[in-house]
Amino acid sequence: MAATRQKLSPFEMNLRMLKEELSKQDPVILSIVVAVAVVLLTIVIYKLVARGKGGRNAVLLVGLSGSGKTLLFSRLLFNKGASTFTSTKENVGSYVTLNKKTISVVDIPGNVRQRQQYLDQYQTQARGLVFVIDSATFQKEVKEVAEYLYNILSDAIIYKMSPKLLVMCNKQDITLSKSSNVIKTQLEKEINTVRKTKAAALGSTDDSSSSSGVFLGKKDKPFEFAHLSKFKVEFVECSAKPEADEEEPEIGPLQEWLASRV
Ligand SMILES: Nc1nc2c(ncn2[C@@H]2O[C@H](COP(=O)(O)OP(=O)(O)OP(=O)(O)O)[C@@H](O)[C@H]2O)c(=O)[nH]1
Ligand SMILES: [Mg+2]
Repeated sequence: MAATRQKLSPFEMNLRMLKEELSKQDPVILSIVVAVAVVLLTIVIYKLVARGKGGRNAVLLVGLSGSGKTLLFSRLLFNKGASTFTSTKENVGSYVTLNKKTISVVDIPGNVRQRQQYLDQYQTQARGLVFVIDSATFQKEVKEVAEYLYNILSDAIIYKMSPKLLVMCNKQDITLSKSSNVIKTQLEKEINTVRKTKAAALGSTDDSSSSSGVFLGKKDKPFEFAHLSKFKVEFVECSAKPEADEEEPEIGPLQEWLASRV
């Protein structure tokens, strides 16, 4: 027996000792083994989940046409303000965040005929969504803005993946632009109306208020962003164009969000 033990590696020795102890059914040893197994399993699951998230490495810029997505994209990636035209295709680029993570940023055209096609193409890669709003024209576009945001959030795939959401109230350099607080409150009211309209259109008395079966917010309460348990929503104000008397545009909140939240 001693001769065989000498040939065994330390690992095999330990394993053999463990087997012997287990065969004695010592409760202390048993509980240690169970604890170690649980810890190992947790590490494996954590790594698998982290790897899954690693596959989702994009932040999508979405919002109505003219809200400023392409200008933001160009500020963020090239640090300059190119003149932009209504986009007909997406822009994709690599961006290094303030804390040195590399993510991919996708600028999705806002025009109604194309945006769904590009959303379908990129949504499974989305770790974050930046919903850009033109704060100067918000008042007259509120219905359209609310409907687009509602459609994005109630999309079954996006809802399941629950990316982080930043609502950027852009064009704050324009004098009569609405503040993020006003925009948030009005959007909540309008999304509440969209939610009711969709439920009525479906004629459903069941739980869902959208064709995807996703219900946004709490059933018995008016819609509030704070009720969205699946999405972490933040509102910020910014300006992709510098104010007349300033050199730099104000996109700091976006850069910080990309570094610390995504
Ligand atoms: N004053 C001001 N103008 C801005 C700001 N951001 C964008 N713009 C202007 O708004 C117009 C539309 O901006 P784009 O970036 O092309 O808008 P977009 O969201 O990409 O629009 P689509 O490509 O049609 O979806 C351009 O003339 C921009 O220069 C801003 O913060 N302030
Ligand atoms: Mg564009």
